[in-house]
Amino acid sequence: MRIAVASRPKLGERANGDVCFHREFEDNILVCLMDGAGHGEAAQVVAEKTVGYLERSYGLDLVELMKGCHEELKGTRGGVMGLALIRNDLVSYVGVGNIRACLYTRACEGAENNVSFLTSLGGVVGYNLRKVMQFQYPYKRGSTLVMFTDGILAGINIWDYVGDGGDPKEIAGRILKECSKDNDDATVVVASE
Ligand SMILES: [Mn+2]
Repeated sequence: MRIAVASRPKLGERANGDVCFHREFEDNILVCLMDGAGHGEAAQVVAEKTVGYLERSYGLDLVELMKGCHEELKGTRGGVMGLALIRNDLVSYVGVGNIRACLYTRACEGAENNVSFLTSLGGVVGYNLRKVMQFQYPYKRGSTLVMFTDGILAGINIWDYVGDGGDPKEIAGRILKECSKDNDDATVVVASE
């Protein structure tokens, strides 16, 4: 698996409240994306605490991981987060709040291009955690997982970037460069084989 992250803070800001944590362990590939509420140093505190927690706890199942992160972030301003776990032919996903996560599978024999939008439920991690649910999606070899924060424009056609495959680092870099908003932290993560 190749995983690439492209991220930058809001224009004119040094602190970044967005952060991606990813880890391969046993047969699992875990990709986590956090967007600390707002921007600036208070948002960066959320990002840093999240990474600290995930480094200690990444082996938990996704629902427990989300709930634990919520406890960890109490007293901060909180944030929104997506947790994706790829294992064999399945992607499990737990999302709270506005993180976009999509799975792109290119056409192969007998099947057309397919995109699955991974479902997030409402709430703010660390502040107002409502229902936490895990959804599962089939994962095919060659699929590309793309996750991004709301510093990336919602309306972009990711197919234009995922296209015929290619280097995740280049794809993430292009999306960040061409589709990010100046007035928020922006992060995109691309994972593919
Ligand atoms: Mn944001």
